[in-house]
Amino acid sequence: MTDQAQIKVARGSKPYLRIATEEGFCPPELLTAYRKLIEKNAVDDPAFNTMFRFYLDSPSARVRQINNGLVSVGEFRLKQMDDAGIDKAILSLTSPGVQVMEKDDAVAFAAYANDWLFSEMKSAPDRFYGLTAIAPQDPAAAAKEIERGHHMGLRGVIINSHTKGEYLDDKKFWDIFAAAEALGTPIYLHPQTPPKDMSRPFLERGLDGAIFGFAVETSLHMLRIIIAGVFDRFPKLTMVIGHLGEAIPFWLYRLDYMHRAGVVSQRYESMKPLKRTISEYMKENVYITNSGVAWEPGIKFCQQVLGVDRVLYAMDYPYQYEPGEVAKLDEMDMSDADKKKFFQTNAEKVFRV
Ligand code: 1DF
Ligand code: MN
Repeated sequence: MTDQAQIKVARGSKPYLRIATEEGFCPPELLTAYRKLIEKNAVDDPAFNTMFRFYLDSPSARVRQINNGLVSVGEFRLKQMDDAGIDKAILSLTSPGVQVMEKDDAVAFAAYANDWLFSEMKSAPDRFYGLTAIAPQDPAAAAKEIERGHHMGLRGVIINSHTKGEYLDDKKFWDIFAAAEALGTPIYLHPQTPPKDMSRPFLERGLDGAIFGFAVETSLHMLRIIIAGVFDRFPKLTMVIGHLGEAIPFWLYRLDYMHRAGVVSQRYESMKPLKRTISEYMKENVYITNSGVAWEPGIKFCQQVLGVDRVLYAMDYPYQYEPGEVAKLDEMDMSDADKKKFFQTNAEKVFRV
């Protein structure tokens, strides 16, 4: 948790670039906004309140590293990227972004965050790339912001999973998918803590965050999107999920079997026939990254199940800054060609780097 941070990895030491694709940032004002929301008790979300009471005030070295990293799209971050051998980073507004805010505040802050990112990225335009933050609270405004971000040169859209307990499979959000599909820009569905109705049993044992609750919440969200028929309606839409697909690859056999069983027996009004199987959408519309999972067997399993073209490298900076993990991934027993896809060319293709 820090021993590894002593390890350094040189850029240019391998026949591939290292492009990290799920790297968090925020303008300092986001943390100020969260402090105000918590002080006013304005967010009806116990997991959010618990998490940011911790992140805003903990004196721990880990939290200091995270907060310094989040607000830097410049020198501090570049130094850490250099020390970990990271050539390029795709930056996204940290979770939960604006998705806990009231609608108008959320729309305004998303635009502010995109402008801030765009301006800060100029410190190293060949190292930094970014995703467009949006406020799903206002789907029409979100669709417009996706276009604005795209025309600014941002390379995709970041959505930090649920918005006040609502999920994107609800048709009221589909303007967001329409905009992303029309522009050919990917949507990264990043985790968030489980919403109010779901969080109690996670919080009781400290399992709400990146340790587990994130993956449960985000895999659920991805499956809701698939099962609602979003990719039948938007067949060219591309989405990206982290943490080795939030465990969905491991579940695919069972998901396909039980989805088919549910459809054939007409068990649910909400589970209608789809054009393809869940695995097929995962192979044709979804890319995954290994954010936070520097684990050779898991990465290879996902490559085997989804294809080597669909698994991308991510560090999950600043939450998991471990240069030693990069060194370990360099040493995976994998062909140079596949390693280059993993670290470099898949990201170049998906995010137009
Ligand atoms: C954590 C990790 C928190 C990630 C995050 O958002 C987050 C954490 C507040 O470890 O508590 O985005 N992450 O992306 O790994
Ligand atoms: Mn992350």
